[in-house]
Formats: sequence, C-alpha cells, structure tokens
Amino acid sequence: MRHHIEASRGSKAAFSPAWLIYRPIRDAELRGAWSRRLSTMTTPEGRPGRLLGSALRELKDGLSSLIGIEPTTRRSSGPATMRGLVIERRPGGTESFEIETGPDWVRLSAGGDEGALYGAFRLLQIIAQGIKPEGLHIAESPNAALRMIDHWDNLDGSVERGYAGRSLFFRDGKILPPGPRLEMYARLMASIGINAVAINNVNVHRSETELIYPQRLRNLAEIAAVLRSWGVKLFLSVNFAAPLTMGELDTADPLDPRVVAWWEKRAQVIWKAIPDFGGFVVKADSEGRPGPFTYGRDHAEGANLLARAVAPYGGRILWRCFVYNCLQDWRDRRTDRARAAYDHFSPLDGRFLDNVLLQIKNGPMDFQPREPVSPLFGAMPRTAKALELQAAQEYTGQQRHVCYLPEQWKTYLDTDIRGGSDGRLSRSVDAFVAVSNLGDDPNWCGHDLAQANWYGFGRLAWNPDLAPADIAREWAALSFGADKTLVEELASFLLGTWRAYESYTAPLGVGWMVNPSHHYGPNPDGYEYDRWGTYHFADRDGVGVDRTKATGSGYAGQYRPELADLYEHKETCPDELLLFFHHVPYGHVLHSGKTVIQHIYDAHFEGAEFAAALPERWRVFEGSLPKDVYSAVLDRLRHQAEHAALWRDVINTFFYRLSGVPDAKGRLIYR
Ligand code: GCV
Repeated sequence: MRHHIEASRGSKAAFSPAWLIYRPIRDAELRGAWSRRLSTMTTPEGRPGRLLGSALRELKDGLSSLIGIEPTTRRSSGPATMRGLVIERRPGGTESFEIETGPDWVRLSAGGDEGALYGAFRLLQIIAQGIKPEGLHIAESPNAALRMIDHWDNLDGSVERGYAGRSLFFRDGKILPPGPRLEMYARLMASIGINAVAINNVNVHRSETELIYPQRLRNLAEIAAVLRSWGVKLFLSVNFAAPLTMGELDTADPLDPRVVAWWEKRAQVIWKAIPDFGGFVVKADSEGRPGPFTYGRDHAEGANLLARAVAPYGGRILWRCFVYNCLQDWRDRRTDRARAAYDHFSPLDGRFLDNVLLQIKNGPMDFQPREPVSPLFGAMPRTAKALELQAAQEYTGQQRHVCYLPEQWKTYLDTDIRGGSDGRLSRSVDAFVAVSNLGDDPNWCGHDLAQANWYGFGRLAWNPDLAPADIAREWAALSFGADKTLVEELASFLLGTWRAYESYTAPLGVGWMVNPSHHYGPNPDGYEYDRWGTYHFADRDGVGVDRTKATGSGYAGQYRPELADLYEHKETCPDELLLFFHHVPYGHVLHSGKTVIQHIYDAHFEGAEFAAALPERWRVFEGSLPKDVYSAVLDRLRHQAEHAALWRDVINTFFYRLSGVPDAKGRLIYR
C-alpha cells in the first residue's frame, strides 16, 4: 500500500490517495492495543467473492500501513473461535455491518459482502482516527439504498462546472482505459459508501448519445468491471431523443411503439455488455434538452418509457425535476421559476413506475448559497425520490474559495418537510445524489480542502444524522493524521466557511448576483434582465422576490401548511430567506434587529473580513501539513481573501447607490 502511495505521488500522473493514505499510528500503546486484536484474520467459509476479496485486500494493506502488521489469514471452518479479526455473516441488510471488540479480538459481522466491504473501511477509519479498541461496539446500515455521484463529464474531456481539471473518464472523444487512478477512485467512493456513479454529463450531446452503442459499451464495460470490485454501479446519462438524434427514427414520442421497441433493444444491448449496469439519469425538457413535452406527453409518460425498457434487468431511471421555463421575460412577474418543479411534477404523483426515482435539487432554483428546501420533497408521497446536491462549487466559490458544504446540506436534510412523527427530508428520500466536484487534478478537487465536501457527501448519504463538525474531524484525521490539535484546528478552519461565503455574496437568500454563464464573481444585475427567471427586483425602494400566496407568485403555498405559513409572513420568515420570499423596503427590520440595508453592509464587511483572515489563520498548519498541500491551499486562500473583498465592494456599492442609505458605521463603500 505504502509503495502504491509513493508510486502514485512520484510519477508524473500523480494522484493523491486522499483520505485513504493510512498514515502510520505513532502512539505505540495504541498501535499495540490494535495489533493484539488483529494479528490473525478469519474469513467466512468458502472462497471470497469479488467484494469480499476487495475488503480483505483493503484490510491487509490498511493494517500494514497503519499499525505495521500483516495478519495471517485463514478461512473459517465452522463456529469461529474469537481470536484476532473474525469476519462473519450476520442477519440483516446486505450493506449492514457490526464491529465489536473484545480483549484479543475484533468481530466484523456483515449482512452481505457489501457490508463486509463497508465494515472493513469503517474499521480502518476507526483505527486511523486514533480511536482506542476497548469496548467498541457499533452497528451501521445506510440511511438510503442508493448513494450516487453524478459527473457532468463530456466525451471531449471537458467537465461542465468542473473546477478540478479534466475528466477522469474521457479524453478527446475517447473513453480512457482503466488504470490505477480509476481503481483509487473506486476505492475512495466505496470507502464513503457511494454505490453508484453516472459518469457523463446530463447534457447529453450528439457524441455522448453514442455511449449506449456497442462500440462504446465495450470500453465502458472495462470501467464497470473496476467499479464492480468496489460495489459501485455504473449509470449513464441518456438523451431522451436518442432514436431521433441517431437518425434511426423520425420521432422520440414515448407512446410510439417504435420508440418503445428502440429503447427495449438499447437496454438489451447495454445489459448484455454490462450485466450489472445501473440505469439512466435523464435531463429532459430542461435548458434546451429534448423531452416528452415535444410530443404533448407528460413526464410520467416519458420516464415510464425508459423505466419499462430497463425493468427486466433491474435497471433504474433517475429522472431529473430541473424543468423550468428558461426563456422568461424579466418584466413578467407572474411566472416564477421557483414554482416550476412542483407545478410540473406534483400532479403526477403515483403515476411513475417503481423503478423511477425523481431526482430533485435541494432547492427550487439552482444550488445557490442559500435557498429554501424544494417543496416537491413533501408533495409526492407515492413516488420514489432522490435528493440532488452539488458538491461541485458552481455557485459557492468554484473550488477556489474554501466552502465546507456539509453545513449547508445539513440544513436541508434536517428540514421537517412532511410534518408528522419524522418528516425530515433525510427520511423522505430514497437516494442521495451529488454532482461531482472531481477532475484529473492530482488532488481530485482542485482545492485540497474541497475533498472534505466529497467525503462529507458520502458520509451524510450513509448517515444524515452525523454532525458536520464530526465529519470534518474524521476527514482531517484520515487525511492528515490523528494528531488531536491538528484535527481540531483543521475542522474549525472548515466550519463556518459556507456561512462566510453566503455573507459576502448575495444577501438574505436572494441569490444570483453572479457573472452570467461562468457564474464566478459578483455582478448584481448579471442575471437581472436575462431570460433565466433569476431576479432580485432591487430598485431604489427595496429588494427581494414576493413569493407569497397573498400578493406574490404563490410559491410559499407549495409547502405543507405550517411551513407555508412560516414563509408567507415577513414576521415569521427566517432572516436568511427573507428576500427569497418577500420584497421589502431597505428599512425593513429583521429579527436580528438590523435593517435590511444595514444587514447587507455588515454581512459583506464581516464576510470579507473572515476571508481576509484565512491566509493568516492557515499559517498554523505550516510544518504540520504536507508542504504541497499547505502552499497550494495558501495560494487559494489569498485569492479568496481578495475575491471576497471584491464581492463586498461590488454588492455594497450596488445597494448604496440604489438606496442612497449610508452605512450606519460610516465605513468606506466604493468601487
Ligand atoms: C448540467 C445549472 C448549471 C448547468 C447544469 C444545470 C443542470 O443550470 O449551470 O451547467 O447543466 O444546472 O443541473 O442540469
């Protein structure tokens, strides 16, 4: 293992093992306590299958690196004597596992080979975090059965909203052959419980439409084989109009028998090449992508077409709900993009086949630093749903700013979207999906600290009850060593960065004050007179979007009554979402006691100050983090500090000039 890590560091095509580095445990007593319990390894009867084989390899390599032992292995031949590491079966879900320790043994019992693999990773993570073996007893099973990463990678090697280099899968029109990096990718995914990946962009262009043809499937099968060893299923994004795009039919009408037969044939070809293929992700009738609306069909008819074709193979359809009018006129105040997903999909509840999951973005707009939770999660009790989060920091600093997203995600997961005994969003979805923040940069994410978002997504998808602070500690310990001070300092460096980012960008939930197209940097009116339905309506008197039932677009009414009431009234609407739901004068007084305009000034000064302090705060890690990581992060923090100041100045100036209200604290507002 160590050899592999060094090799991967030393070569030109170097890549980081990230949190699977397995740094040796320095504390001799702790090392001893674990070695005593792990000197032998008893595996279940029979020849291990592929997954269990991966688990055993990982354990051997990990233990040798962490505590310097190579456990002698033997296969169980009957009831196990409790000595050493005993891996055994237990009743329960295939992904579930239990880890228990005794004076000279560790029992890892799992419901299936998947569980053994996840349990193996957890055991190694426990050791790597410097946790003592005495009295340990944990039992885990995942909160959601499908835990997925969606890449937005194109066949030419570019990545839509990619901030970490080029694609890990494609280059210049070709599918890259599997190599050590793909293996490391799959291990990293498995280690955080990810069990599915879709590797191409949801915007499926002509060339990617061909991915479901035999010539491409041969290469994809090689990728699927590597993923399979780590319990990760391959999915693809498909073009709803594929039969048309490929010139094979003159229609893509979901009710046309020729189209039905076309997709059946495709499914047959795909599953012949990749027997455990996962299914399709579909972006239809969205931002110019084709869909069922062209034929006067609804999205249940569209999704069910594909669902029927893949059902015989156990395939699934992740059908995205990001459907809205992107050709709006800013003068039209009745159309509200935030309403769109609910308006299109909620009437279809109960009409989707069982193997369809509706993939819904966390908020009703598009991954802004702050949005309310999408009301659609509470509106479709008879439909399977997937929550889509964005690890790619499209609107949250593009992996040049440090922005620890688990803190943001947690606010969504914990929202009581359905009411009743446990109506939390985390308990209302059947799958967790994140848009990938990965690319072929050596550190995978561009920004070393953005690895924590990748790690954090996997951990929350597995267990949404984890606290973001604990996830940060875990990630820090696994990536950089179990030194308590270092871990605490790194975790506290990450915590609060999302709120800081929020405070120096667009205020109070209004969003969208970014440069159009690439979405980086401040531009208050960048999207104001555009066609995308993304307005803040700031004028000399006030700012914000009236989405109330009483006088606005009615969006607030899409929630269950208690939440609808909360958002409907300025008096109860949480400050951080005020401008999302209400248009208010600058003098409106927030719950915080500040006026809206003073809040805007203060938040931007404070947020920029937070960012300005980051490079200096980072210095504490000089010498304790690997040099390359230390200096690469420092560079990015310096940029963040400058860029946050730009955000502060542009936004504050915009509001100062519009409102004419001076800063109560008399600070210099200019640009
Ligand atoms: C893949 C936003 C992004 C697009 C993205 C789209 C989506 O609009 O800016 O790049 O397209 O969301 O989620 O489909």
